[in-house]
Amino acid sequence: MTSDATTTIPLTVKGACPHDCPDTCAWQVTAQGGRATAITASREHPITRGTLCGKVNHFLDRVYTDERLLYPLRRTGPKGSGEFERVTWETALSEISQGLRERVEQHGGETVLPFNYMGAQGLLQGQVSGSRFFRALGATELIRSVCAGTGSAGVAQAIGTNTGIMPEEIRHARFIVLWGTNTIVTNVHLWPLIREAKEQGATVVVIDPATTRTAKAADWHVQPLPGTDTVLAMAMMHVIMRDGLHDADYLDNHASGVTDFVAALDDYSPARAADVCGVSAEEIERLAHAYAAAGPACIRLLVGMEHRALGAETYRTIAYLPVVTGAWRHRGGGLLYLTAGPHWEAMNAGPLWGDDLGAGPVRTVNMIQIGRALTDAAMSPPVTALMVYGANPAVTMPNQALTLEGLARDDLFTVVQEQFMTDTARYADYVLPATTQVEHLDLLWSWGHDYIALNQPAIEPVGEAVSTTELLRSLARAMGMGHPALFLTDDEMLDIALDSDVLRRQRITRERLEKEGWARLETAAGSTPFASGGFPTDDGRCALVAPQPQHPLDRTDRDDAWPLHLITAKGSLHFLNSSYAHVPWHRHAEKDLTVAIHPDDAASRAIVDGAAVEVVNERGSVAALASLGGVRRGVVALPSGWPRDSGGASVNVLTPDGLSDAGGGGDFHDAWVEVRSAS
Ligand SMILES: Nc1nc2c(c(=O)[nH]1)N[C@H]1C(S)=C(S)[C@@H](COP(=O)(O)OP(=O)(O)OC[C@H]3O[C@@H](n4cnc5c(=O)[nH]c(N)nc54)[C@H](O)[C@@H]3O)O[C@H]1N2
Ligand SMILES: Nc1nc2c(c(=O)[nH]1)N[C@H]1C(S)=C(S)[C@@H](COP(=O)(O)OP(=O)(O)OC[C@H]3O[C@@H](n4cnc5c(=O)[nH]c(N)nc54)[C@H](O)[C@@H]3O)O[C@H]1N2
Ligand code: SF4
Ligand SMILES: [Mo]
Repeated sequence: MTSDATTTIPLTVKGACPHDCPDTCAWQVTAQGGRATAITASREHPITRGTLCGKVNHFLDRVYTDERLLYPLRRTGPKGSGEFERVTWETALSEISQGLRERVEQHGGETVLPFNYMGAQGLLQGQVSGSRFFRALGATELIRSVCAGTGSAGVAQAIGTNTGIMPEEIRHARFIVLWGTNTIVTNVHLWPLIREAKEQGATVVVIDPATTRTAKAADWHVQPLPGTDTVLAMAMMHVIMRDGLHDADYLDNHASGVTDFVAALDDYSPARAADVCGVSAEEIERLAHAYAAAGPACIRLLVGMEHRALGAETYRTIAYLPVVTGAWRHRGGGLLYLTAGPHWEAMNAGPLWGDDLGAGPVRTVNMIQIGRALTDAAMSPPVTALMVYGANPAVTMPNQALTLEGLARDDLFTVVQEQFMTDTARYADYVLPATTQVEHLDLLWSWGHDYIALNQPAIEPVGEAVSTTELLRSLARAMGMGHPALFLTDDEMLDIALDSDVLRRQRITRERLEKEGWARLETAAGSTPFASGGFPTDDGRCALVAPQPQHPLDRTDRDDAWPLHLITAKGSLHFLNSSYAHVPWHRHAEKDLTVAIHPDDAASRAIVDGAAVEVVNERGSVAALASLGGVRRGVVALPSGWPRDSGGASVNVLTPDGLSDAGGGGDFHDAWVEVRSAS
């Protein structure tokens, strides 16, 4: 039930945050007279614990801001100009279906490229919303790997899965390594659990080239050069083996390749690693000893380190540490990484993907290389139709100039469904208004904890917005497509998703979720998943494989013109990737785009704090204000997610669009730049 204009009695429904964030908070929304009036965090949810975050506390501003798109729009000016006119839904659907049909008739279904990511993370509105429609059309399939693909592949190479322990277990750890993750900014609700561990005596170490808010709050900040973590992890294991701090019995029973691996560790003395990583040999020794000796040790990995050419190798190597020390034996020990596994095992999502709807295998395009796909003249068939929903590739994908070149093609038919006029939407032929989380039904899985949640709509769609599922049903109808699976209602989809033995066994039903909002998924492995039973690899063992001998910074093909290593991590408290950049007070709160630069690097370029600078490389240039400090020498950092503001460029103009070594992720953190005074 939703509140409509005739209802005067306040209605409160349970829901959950839609964002691409590990915390997947539970909330309740109050509505009266058809308008949402309050949104509050669930107090009972064991991760949310009564707080949302700086991005979402004012979610209703996002719903009701004047910047919101409320009607279908048709382009009137050149692509990118943002000039549109309002049209009716009837006109939009008829012209879009005709546009798609013409192109499919001429080139075949693969000429259509759907581009969707986690703008809405939920199963119904995000993950499976378009898959049946695009499969039935025979469209090109998008490889959606920009986030966590590489790290997952690396960790799974080691232990057969990307699921380690669950976040609440971190309370039991006595040594916590936040390795390349900025918890206080990106994973807000993990921090109180870490604080609880600290109150019990845990030491918190952050390993990050940047002095993040999290690094400042930690007991110990280890600051390696970017891209050198593999060498750092190997050197730690060198010390651990050399000094007999390993768990020989655990290695005997749970690992393979031990002898060769131990021999390879010889090359990773702390002295050599110090040269590569820019961390002293003494600090590496101290870190290795503390990690191996200090009770249950938990390494928290997330996404920040993976966006590199050898990102998977880094995650794989780090995942060996708790195997070598046997940290997995202890409650709170091991790795805390992604938690999506138990959710996908529990939900009956299979039928919703519509694997049986297509005529057979179709070609794929990796989302990271959307610019290449849209500009590659040799591609057959060419991409002539693009439909973007739940993503803003003009800002968030690397090699922005190439993406924009593709989006600007006059012969590309582009439809964008959005809540806001994003940089991507500016290039669309048609922009269609999307509902927000308080206006649609969804089932929320989580990559940061093991609580599944139901999001119930509190109000009717604002303006003429429609949910993504509704849009694709309408489009299927307008195109005369006939398969019944294309017309499943949201309610039917939800019932299918919840129709699973795993959920039934755990008594997680729709009725329960409607009443309680969320439920914990029991994971078979419990709190010490790999204490004794083996890993989910082919032989139950973790195969130890030494990294390739040449480390990434040995590269000789780098251009000296770009001496500074550029990190473009999240960093903005009030944005979620590029989301919220269109909500005035969020933008106001973020003030200006700043580039962090070490005072020595600034001084040698005669750059003072607050100066207007250009961050430049062979791909383009970004205007920013210099902020002295916050990174180690040789490194600069710009926050990702900032929009182009019609005409300018944002950080991804500087980033490369190569792929990482496994898992389909990108190498966009392997960027090199110069910083110059703007005057
Ligand atoms: N406020 C806010 N929260 C968010 C998001 C947001 O945009 N804003 N985005 C959400 C999403 S989609 C994701 S995936 C998560 C990501 O969550 P995180 O993985 O925590 O975030 P990142 O900012 O991508 O990267 C974390 C850190 O990795 C460091 N790093 C980069 N390269 C290296 C390296 O080579 N070695 C080491 N040791 N560290 C390195 C960066 O300096 C950065 O501080 O955050 C989510 N939460
Ligand atoms: N340089 C650099 N680039 C990066 C990163 C980085 O750290 N550095 N991080 C990468 C990572 S980890 C990620 S996850 C990606 C994120 O890349 P994107 O998924 O493109 O992220 P957002 O900018 O949040 O775009 C989501 C869009 O979906 C819209 N949206 C929200 N809900 C709905 C809905 O229900 N329906 C529809 N139709 N639209 C909706 C929002 O308004 C928003 O514009 O960026 C990646 N890009
Ligand atoms: S963005 Fe993350 S921390 Fe903020 S409310 Fe949503 S799930 Fe919670
Ligand atoms: Mo992400």
